[in-house]
Amino acid sequence: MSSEQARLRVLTPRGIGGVSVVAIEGADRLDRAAGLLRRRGDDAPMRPSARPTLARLCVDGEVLDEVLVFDRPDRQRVELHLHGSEAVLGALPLMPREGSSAADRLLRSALGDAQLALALEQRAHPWSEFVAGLADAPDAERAAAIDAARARSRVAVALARPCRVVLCGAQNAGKSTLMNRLLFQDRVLTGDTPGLTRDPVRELTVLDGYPYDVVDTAGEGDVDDEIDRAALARARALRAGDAVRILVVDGSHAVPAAARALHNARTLVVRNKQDLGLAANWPTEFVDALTLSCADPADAPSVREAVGAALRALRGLPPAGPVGGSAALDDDELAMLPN
Ligand SMILES: Nc1nc2c(ncn2[C@@H]2O[C@H](COP(=O)(O)OP(=O)(O)O)[C@@H](O)[C@H]2O)c(=O)[nH]1
Ligand SMILES: [Mg+2]
Repeated sequence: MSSEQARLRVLTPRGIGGVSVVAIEGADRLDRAAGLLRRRGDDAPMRPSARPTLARLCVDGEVLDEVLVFDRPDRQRVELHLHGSEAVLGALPLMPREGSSAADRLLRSALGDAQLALALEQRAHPWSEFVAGLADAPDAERAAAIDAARARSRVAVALARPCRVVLCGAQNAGKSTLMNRLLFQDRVLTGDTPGLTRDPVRELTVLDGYPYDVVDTAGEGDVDDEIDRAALARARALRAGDAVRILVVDGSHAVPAAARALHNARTLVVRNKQDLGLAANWPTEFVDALTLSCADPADAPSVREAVGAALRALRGLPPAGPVGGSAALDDDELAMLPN
């Protein structure tokens, strides 16, 4: 749809019928209206005036409806009063419905202050307008503007879309206990019985302003039945690819080889059970580990804060909030950027 066509706007609520009022807005509205309207009788193009007149509405050479039309110079718009059924409205080249942009959706579903502030910033600086404006910019400026927009968008998408973070590690390291602290509630069963957690448990939470889809999984360890084997296979599938991991290690014991094997560049290591005293021979590749104790529910705020800050550092993200200009909020919007 061209940007010119896209300036038709429905003023009335959409329903199953009745009369709808559609506006053609702007200084060139009379010419654009004449492109859509035919006089009754001789089918000549019709320029609306302030006097309400019946006309035929034609789209792509076909008569769609008989409409009442008049110009309202005070509001800089031509109004078309037509049948309100979707069969008619759906055939018109209308502007996207209000409330349908990614920023509008984020505004409705915001999980915290930072997402709300980002949604409001993006509503004030619509991405579609920014992308349309790039076409007129000189080449050099355009390339720089696109680079800056990509950088802002990386942060905006991270703020708008929850990042999966998979808790992994040996059985009994404290994964489920950490999950409960991150969620501020006893969501998952914890205890000394190895293999207690089987089905992955997922919950949304906001840490340091960024949304996360936290998944607790079965721990690595001895498995002696089919169910445990299936639970481990699901855990492995969830952390496959480039998912962010939190590798929970019982810091009061020597680190098992199976835990060391779970470490990669997207892993935050949590050295847990600090309260029990820390064992020697901490692996050198775990130098950036976060040392914690999760046993006490009263520690939840400080645990959340520490884990949130460490995840943000691992992902190379700035403090959560507005990103300083137009930004894409999802993959569809990102795809609108020229290469
Ligand atoms: N002392 C102490 N015990 C902990 C801590 N974190 C977890 N635990 C205990 O370790 C045991 C195993 O915890 P759980 O979260 O079920 O381990 P998971 O198998 O990794 O999910 C439970 O008895 C927890 O209460 C901690 O920081 N300090
Ligand atoms: Mg568990």
